[in-house]
Amino acid sequence: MNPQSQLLQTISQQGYSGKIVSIQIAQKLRQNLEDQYRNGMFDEAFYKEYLSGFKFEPTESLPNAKSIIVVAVPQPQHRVTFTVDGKAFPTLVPPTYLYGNATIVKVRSLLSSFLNPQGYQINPARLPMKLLAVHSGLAAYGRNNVTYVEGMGSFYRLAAVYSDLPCDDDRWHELRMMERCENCRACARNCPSGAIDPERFLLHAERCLVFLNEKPAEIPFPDWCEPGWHNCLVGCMKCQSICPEDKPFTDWIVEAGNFDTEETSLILAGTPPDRLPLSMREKMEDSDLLDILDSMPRNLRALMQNTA
Ligand code: B12
Ligand code: SF4
Ligand code: SF4
Repeated sequence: MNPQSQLLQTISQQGYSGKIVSIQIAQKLRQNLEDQYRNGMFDEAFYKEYLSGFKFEPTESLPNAKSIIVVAVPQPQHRVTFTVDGKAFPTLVPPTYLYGNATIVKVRSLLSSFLNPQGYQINPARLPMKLLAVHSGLAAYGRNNVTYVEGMGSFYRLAAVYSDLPCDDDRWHELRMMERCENCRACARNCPSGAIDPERFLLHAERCLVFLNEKPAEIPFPDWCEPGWHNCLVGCMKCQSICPEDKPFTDWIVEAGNFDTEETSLILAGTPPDRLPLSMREKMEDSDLLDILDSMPRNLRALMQNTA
C-alpha cells in the first residue's frame, strides 16, 4: 500500500474521515471566493470580519508543499449549565465550538506521527474548509450551507494541513448538494432570521444569528433580531437540529461544565478572563469556553429572557 492509502487508513481507524488533494486546489478556492466577492455576493462587513484572513499558501517553512490533507472529526453538542435564581439553567453549545483546539492538536499529532518518520512534514492550512471538503469529495453541501460527511451528518470539525506528501489523486469534485435536499426545505423553514434564501444557495451570512451572537456582548443585537430566536449559548442549531440527515446525531450531547450562582453572576457581569477565579478560568480554558466568554453575558441573558 502506498503512503497516501496508509495515511487515509490510519485516519479512518480513528473514526475520522479524510482526503488528500493536490496543493493546486488552494488557488481554485481563492479564485472561487474572489469571484463571489467581485460579484457583490458578500456583505462587506461580513467579508472583512470572516473571509479576508485565509492563507492560500503554506508558510516558507514548507517550500516543497505538494498536497493538502483535510480531515473530518465527529463532534457532539455540549451542555453548559448555569445557576439562575438558585436553579440549574442548562444551555446548549453547537458542535465545533468546544474542545476544538484539542481536536486540532489531536489531528495534527496523528498526521505528524505518521508522516514525520517517513520524511514528510505538515504545516497548518487556513482555508475555506467547506469548499475544500466538498471539492475534495469528502463532503456535500446541505441547503442550509452546512456540509455533511457520510456517517457524521453535519456534526464534525474540519481540520486541514499542507504537506510535502505527494498527492496521487488529482480529482477536483464539482460542488455538490446532498440528494436529500432536492425535495426538502426543512432548514429554510426553521431558520428564524431568513438567512437561508429559497432564491440563492449562498447563505445571507449577515442575517445568520451566529454572525450576531459570536460578537462581543458590548455589541447589542440589531432591532430586527428577536431575542426569542436565540437557542444556544453561542451559535444556533435551528437548521441542523431539524435536518433529517442529522437525526442520528442530535441526541449526542456531552456535559461541558457547571457554574454555580457566584460563577454565573461573574459571567453575566462581563468579568474578563484575568479577573476570574483561577479554578474557573482553568475549567473554561480546557473546554475552550474562555474563547466565547466575551459573548456570553448578552447571549445568556437572551436565553434567560426566553424562558422567563
Ligand atoms: C464565515 C464562517 C461562518 C459565518 C458564515 C457562514 C457561511 N455559510 O458562510 C457564520 C458566522 C454565519 C457561521 C455560522 C456557522 N458556522 Co461557520 N464558519 C465560517 C468560516 C470561518 C468560513 C466559511 C466560509 O468560507 N464562508 C464563505 C462562504 C462563501 O463559503 P460557503 O459557505 O462554503 O459557500 C459556498 C457555497 O454556498 C457554494 N455554492 C454557491 N452556490 C452554490 C450552489 C450549489 C448547488 C452548491 C452545492 C454550492 C454552492 O459556493 C460558496 C463559496 O463561494 C468556517 C471556517 C473555515 N476556515 O472555513 C466556519 C465553519 C464553516 N463553520 C462551521 C459551523 C459549524 C458553523 C455553524 C453550523 C455553527 C452553529 N451551529 O452555530 C453555523 C452555520 C451557519 C450556516 N447555516 O451556514 C464549521 C462547518 C462544519 C460543517 N459541518 O460544515 C466550520 C468549517 C468551522 C469549524 N469549526 O469546523 N460560520
Ligand atoms: S433540512 Fe433538508 S434541505 Fe436542509 S440540509 Fe437537511 S436535508 Fe437538506
Ligand atoms: S444557524 Fe440559525 S440563523 Fe443561521 S442559517 Fe442556520 S437556522 Fe438560520
